[in-house]
Amino acid sequence: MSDVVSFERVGNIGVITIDNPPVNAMSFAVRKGLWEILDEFLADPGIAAGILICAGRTFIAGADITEFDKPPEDPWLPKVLLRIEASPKPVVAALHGTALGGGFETALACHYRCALNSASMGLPEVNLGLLPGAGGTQRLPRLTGIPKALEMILSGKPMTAAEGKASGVIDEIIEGDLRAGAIAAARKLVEQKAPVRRLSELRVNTSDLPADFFQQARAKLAKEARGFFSPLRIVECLEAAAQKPFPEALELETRLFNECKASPHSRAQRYLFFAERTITKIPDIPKDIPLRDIKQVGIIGAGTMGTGIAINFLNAGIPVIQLEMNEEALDRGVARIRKTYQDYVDKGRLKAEVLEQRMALHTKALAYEALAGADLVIEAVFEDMKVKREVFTRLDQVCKPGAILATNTSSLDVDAIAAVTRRPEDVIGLHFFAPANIMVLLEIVRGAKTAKDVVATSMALAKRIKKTAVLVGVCFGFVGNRVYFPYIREADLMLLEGVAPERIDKLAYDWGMAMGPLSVVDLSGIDVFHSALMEWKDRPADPAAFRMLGLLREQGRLGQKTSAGYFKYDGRKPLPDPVVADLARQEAQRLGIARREIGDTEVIERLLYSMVNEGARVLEEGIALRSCDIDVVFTSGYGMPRYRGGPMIYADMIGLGNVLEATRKYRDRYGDRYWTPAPLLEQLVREGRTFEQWSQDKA
Ligand code: 3H9
Repeated sequence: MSDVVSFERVGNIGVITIDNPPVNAMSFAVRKGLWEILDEFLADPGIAAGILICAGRTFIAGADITEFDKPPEDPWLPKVLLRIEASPKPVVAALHGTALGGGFETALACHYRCALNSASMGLPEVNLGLLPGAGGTQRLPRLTGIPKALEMILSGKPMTAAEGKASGVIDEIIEGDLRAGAIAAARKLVEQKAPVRRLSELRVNTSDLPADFFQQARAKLAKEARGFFSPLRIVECLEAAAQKPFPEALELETRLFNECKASPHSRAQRYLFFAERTITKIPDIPKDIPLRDIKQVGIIGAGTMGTGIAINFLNAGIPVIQLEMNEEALDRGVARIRKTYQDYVDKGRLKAEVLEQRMALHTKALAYEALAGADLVIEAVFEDMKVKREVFTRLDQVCKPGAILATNTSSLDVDAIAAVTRRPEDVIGLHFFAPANIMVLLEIVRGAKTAKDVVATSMALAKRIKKTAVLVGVCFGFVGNRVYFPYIREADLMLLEGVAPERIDKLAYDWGMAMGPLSVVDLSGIDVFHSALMEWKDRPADPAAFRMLGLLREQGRLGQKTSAGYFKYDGRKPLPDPVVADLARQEAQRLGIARREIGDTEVIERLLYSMVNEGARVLEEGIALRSCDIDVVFTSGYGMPRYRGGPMIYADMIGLGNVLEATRKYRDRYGDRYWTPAPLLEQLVREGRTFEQWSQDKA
């Protein structure tokens, strides 16, 4: 008898119920339970039809992702589904919540599907570096046609029950009780002697498919899914659906699914799925800690950052009071917010009335006193400790007790800012990334005295404004910038050693980064990056470090905004500039730096392993709670591709022994300044463990 699947007879209808909280994942236990109950269902002459339904909050949300790292256990899902489909007695799937991946594929293997109006369904395997591996690539196009199925599987986006009904995926929308509705539907099928409808026996309609459809699809993916492993294989499966008989195409699907599952890409993407859930858990803060109520947010500064931050709250329906020093700056800020929304309206992404509703939540203020009622105040003023401390002194005077006081600093010491107030427990860092209304990453900086409920409230608020929040500790640059600086440092140093800027950027891009490191600095501004560096008080006294950056700044080459930085620019297109190459040559000579041939492997190792080594220090110091926190920072805010998983899991997958060996090699060549292996890295290699294991053991 299964613990997770049960069988009940309601007249001549067999009710199969899956109850495997929290999301009814198709684990081995569920597959085994289903297999055994199918024996009973098929053998019982008193049963004419069945329904497949789930207890709890959702229909099956997919295969159990945790099982993909282990050897598969029979009966595997495609086999179970072939057996359901082969049943001579009709089976009705009853959908509520989110029928996803293997869950939706289970529904497609049933003969009829009914759903609550609130249900949705989709094949999100692509987000895990996989493809639907239980017949989804073959059964779905038999209902929706190839283009719609391909679009759904490549995007991973779910469809609503209403859309499902319109496209033939759902046969009936049930009002009221799902179980009763599904039983009634099954009874009707029996009464009408309706034939068992097996999707695998339907033909795929290819009559309207352009001859070059799959070629076009592949060409599009080369750009849109650069570096990802599964999308091209999804196209291959859909092509097989159009051209091959079902059993043959299903075999191909199984083979390609297994290839995807074994790929490092999928391993990394699956890791990120759990990482993004783990980062919401803070070990010393209870899940049920009472939160502070945030009904009104004050924002100081209406520059690009301040207005970007404001938009997040307005989008979530939270009123904002925005403070500036003078009316003109304030009006410019309001105009910027309105223009952002207007652009959405012009592109058809926002209704004009919604624009007005959001603007109505925004209030202008010129005096600190206006912030007296705010539940949270975020300062987004100039990145200067003196200015920030002045702001917090004023906030301490005007804000109500219990208000959360947040600084949007990207690197400064939050404790030093909190120290000017009489309530350091209410002070926290909320480090938004520019453009703040677009970037999803938010570093939440916990000060030495920050109260637990202030941390928990900030994490919950981040979810409300749709940010990916990572909790970090106080140090220069927190997690993101601190670990990113060595990457930029190595790129800059390699210029002096004779590597061309365009080669560095191309290698990083080909590795998967959204942009090369030097293009990123040119985009954010050489001056901006330089002034952030200047705030790093204990940076190594090395005349070569960030030297090219400093020289370019002195020459007024500030990046894209001056059409010249590490590159020269034709519009936004970076072009190699011989002036930069000459400058690097002269400066190397002046500093006595040897120019030499540097191979592609070394370029990548120096860019990435320098980050890994710094990441290890960040872990040792407790600045990040776990290695997955660092990885989420880099995949959600620094353009690292999801199929690499982040710097720390990348190192785990390469093998920490290899990383350590290379780190020692660079230490031998360049000295101890940057390449002394972090003690944690050495320790883990000694113990034969990974950053991931270390993090799990610590939790
Ligand atoms: C697949 O199906 C392959 C097949 O095609 C072929 C097979 C041969 N497995 O997200 P939440 C956990 S691939 C294991 O916080 P929500 C999750 O980690 C799969 N665990 O809730 C969390 O654990 P914890 C295709 C899973 O309400 C807890 O459940 N399917 C799975 O915000 C609650 O999750 C997908 O990709 C799973 N499949 O969102 C769907 N799903 O509490 C993946 C969840 O310990 N799932 N968990 O942190 C989701 O998208 C969301 O979880 C869902 C609920 C929308 C369902």
